[in-house]
Amino acid sequence: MDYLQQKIVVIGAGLSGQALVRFFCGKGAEVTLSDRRGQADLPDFENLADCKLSFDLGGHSIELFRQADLIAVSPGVPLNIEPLIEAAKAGVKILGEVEIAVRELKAPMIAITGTNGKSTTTSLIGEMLKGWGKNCFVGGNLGTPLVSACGKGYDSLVVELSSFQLEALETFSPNFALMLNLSEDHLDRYSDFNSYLAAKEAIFSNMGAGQYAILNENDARVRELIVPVAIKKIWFSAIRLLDEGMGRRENQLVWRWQGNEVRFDLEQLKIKGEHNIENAMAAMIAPLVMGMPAELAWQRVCAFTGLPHRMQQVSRFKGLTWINDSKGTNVGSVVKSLAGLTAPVTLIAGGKDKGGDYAPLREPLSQKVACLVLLGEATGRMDAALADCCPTRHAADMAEAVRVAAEETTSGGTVLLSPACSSFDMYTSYAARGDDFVCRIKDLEERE
Ligand code: UMA
Ligand code: ADP
Repeated sequence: MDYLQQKIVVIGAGLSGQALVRFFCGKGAEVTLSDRRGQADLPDFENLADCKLSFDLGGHSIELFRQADLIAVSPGVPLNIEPLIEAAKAGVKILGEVEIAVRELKAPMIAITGTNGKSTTTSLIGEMLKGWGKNCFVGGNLGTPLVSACGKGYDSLVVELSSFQLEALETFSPNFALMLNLSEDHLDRYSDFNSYLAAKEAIFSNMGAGQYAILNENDARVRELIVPVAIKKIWFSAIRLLDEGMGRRENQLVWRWQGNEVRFDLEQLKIKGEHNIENAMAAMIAPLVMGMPAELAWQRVCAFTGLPHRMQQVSRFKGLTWINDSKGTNVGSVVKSLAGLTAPVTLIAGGKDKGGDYAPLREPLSQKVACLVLLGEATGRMDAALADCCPTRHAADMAEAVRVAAEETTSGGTVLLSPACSSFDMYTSYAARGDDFVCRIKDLEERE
């Protein structure tokens, strides 16, 4: 694409915005970086010192937006804010960061979405392709903006995509699209669950013949998705054998494809829990279809020990098992995390409420949770929805939550941080929240 001397507004000065600035400046565009936050609340942009750019900070200037040739939007910026609505009315083109990137990137792409398991599955596929000698990009919502892959000569792209990143697309059309599962999330951004599902479904919009949708047969909402008929569907099922695709018989995965059958022994898998079996199944399919030797593929999957902040055992303080699952940022993921544990569990939850329904937690809380410790902005809503399921305590911060958990959990029990909420009420990221949890356990350990 030719962006020379084009007036480009990049909105959002986070990771995506900074990568977009670098990309457009490299193309000789006239770039303005716009953020609702003021200079004092933003980094110094020293990393962009070699880029010629202007700033529009402390709010978005509607006039600037109206006069742009193109507005490039960071994923965390909703498309329905007034300046973007006004710019659209004025006929200005508005594209998401992912769309900008795919207009440049020609390497085959495996795109991973769904409500939970995206980062784990993306990392698994990345590990497999690297082990097969590919020079692959592994990123997207996982942490490295896709646009930063442009011009780097990758031979394949493994990209985690959130629903936000699936908005403002026009030509995006991956070779493989994985839909892992669908449950409520991000209802603080979408008007209802259907709008969230529609954003996810957009992954298939421009795909067609010769491309593949990799789909979870055990998820009713995934089965109901509208996938264009020309796309080849490949299913996976963690509960039955399939005539074609990735099925399961007891402790073996069974891959049936083009008349051949290969079996994989689940006992070798290091990442634990039923949900991780699904992630491993989903991850295997695209590399196998691409021709990766089956034995090597399974070897790479089994070498993977998991990502930090996902069901990570971080301490044995006081004879308890302390688990950091700070990435458990929605109700569906906490249900899965609790399913893999035995009672008694003390659950530390709460954070920035996303407007969803906490009711699916009621049964697992009643069965496994001896104490629920709530913190953050969501405390009131979670308390109202869940407090009659198990004894509940409130904590002002993570230090208090950890102290209360240490008091309330009986010997041999588990303390699980799995918040069912995002972290942005108290932290800059889920990782900062998980690190704080670990730090507070250490503090208490040292004091006692
Ligand atoms: N901003 C505005 N105007 C607005 C809203 C926000 O200017 O109306 C500004 C904020 O002040 C801030 C900037 O936008 O300065 C932040 O942009 P961003 O939220 O898009 O954050 P990035 O740093 O660019 O990170 C994004 C993803 N963040 C979100 O989708 C919220 C990161 O996913 C991703 O790793 C990164 O791009 C690289 O691709 C994080 C995330 O929380 C991990 N994702 C959600 C999730 O996993 O649940 C979807
Ligand atoms: P995402 O990137 O979609 O947030 P992660 O791989 O980071 O997913 O996992 C986040 C949390 O979601 C994990 O800690 C676990 O509790 C839960 N989880 C992971 N995989 C699945 C899955 N396939 N189905 C449901 N929940 C899952």
